[in-house]
Amino acid sequence: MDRLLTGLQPSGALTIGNYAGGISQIVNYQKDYETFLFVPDMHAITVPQDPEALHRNIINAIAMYIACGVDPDLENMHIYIQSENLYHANLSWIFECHTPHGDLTRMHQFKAKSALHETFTEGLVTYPDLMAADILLYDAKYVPTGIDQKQHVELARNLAIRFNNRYGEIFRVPEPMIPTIGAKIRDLQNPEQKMSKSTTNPKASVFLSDTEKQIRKKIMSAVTDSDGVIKFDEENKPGVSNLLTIYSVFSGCSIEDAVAKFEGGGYGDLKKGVADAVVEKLMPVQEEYNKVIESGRINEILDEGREFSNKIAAEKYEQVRKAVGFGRI
Ligand code: AQP
Repeated sequence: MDRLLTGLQPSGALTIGNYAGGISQIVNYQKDYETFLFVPDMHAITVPQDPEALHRNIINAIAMYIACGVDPDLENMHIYIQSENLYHANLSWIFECHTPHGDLTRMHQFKAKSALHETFTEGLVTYPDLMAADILLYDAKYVPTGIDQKQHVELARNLAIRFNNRYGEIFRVPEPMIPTIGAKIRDLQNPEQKMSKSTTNPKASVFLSDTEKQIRKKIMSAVTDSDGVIKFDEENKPGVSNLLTIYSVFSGCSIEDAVAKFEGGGYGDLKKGVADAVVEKLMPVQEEYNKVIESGRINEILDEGREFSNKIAAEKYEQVRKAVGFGRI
């Protein structure tokens, strides 16, 4: 079975963007691939985190994956925490020593996140090397991701190719798996930007854990435009196109069907339709989430994932260690 691998940072509560770009793809393909699904807590600390909140977000993320439909009982499903596998950091260091600095500082995410702070950590610069290690340790064929992480997967591909050329065939060259609908869910208040879990605007992102009232309020106050026409045009009508996309992701219909359903009506009806679709999907997910938390199964799932991921990663790391000349012959 080919391998699928993805992770969602526990840098806050998960958003409907994280669902569209990451979780929903895992749920759709989990029976077809051996799946490595991890919580990248080491990535989260590239910007400051409160330790207590980080612990909580890690467990909440796992519970949310499962509540959204990830099946931890599948034999080919491995769920684990990045920091519980030391090979990720070890391989990341080796990659840092094989990546030109300029390749890291030209990443879109680095530019956007470093611009938000007066100073930034070296971890924010080298984040893509750690992400490359996350992927390449497991010979993943596909990396389900939103459009924002595509550039990082490309860096991992380039590293794998360069490494293989220099040291021999060690890594599988991965490919990003980008959904056709929902690869970039936009910020509800500033549709030029993508929706993010770490936003500081309380109306910008819908979280998977939001109450029905919060979801409706945020979607009803989404920024649109003034021409009053419902059509899908991401460049000229990003707000309206975003609402149509969210409707499509959460109702399961195509963008064309979403346009056909709402065209000719007002933006108020469109927003209400979108809010209904999101609420209808997320309310049962939240019930399931509470059950997962109460089940007390998360530790057992993570123990299994830690053991399995360490076994696979150890084998790959041993190949790399020898190839670069570390230690004794
Ligand atoms: N707005 C989005 N639309 C579609 N997909 C998205 N993803 C993130 N935002 C959107 C996808 O979700 C997965 C997990 O992302 P991540 O948590 O590893 O990091 P991120 O991309 O930096 O996500 P956030 O929500 O913006 O987190 P913060 O605010 O901490 O930076 C990835 O597949 C990502 O593409």
